[in-house]
Amino acid sequence: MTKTTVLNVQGMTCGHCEMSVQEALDELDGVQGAKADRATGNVEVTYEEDKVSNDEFREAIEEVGYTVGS
Ligand code: 9UX
Repeated sequence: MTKTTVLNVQGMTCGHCEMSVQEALDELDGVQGAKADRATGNVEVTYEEDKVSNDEFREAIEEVGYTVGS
């Protein structure tokens, strides 16, 4: 089943930052789309819940240099 969640990500200060985070998430199997907003820090992720989960989102985002809040 498809789900949408919103993560709060610290450290995105420009458009390239948004793209980096979006691409890191898009690369994960099961992610259908990601939209980052540097103004709020919110990253909306649409994904297949049986394929991928929050831990992987966090890992992928931290790997490209940003911090995920709670
Ligand atoms: Mo430009 Mo966004 O260095 O970090 S990619 S501000």
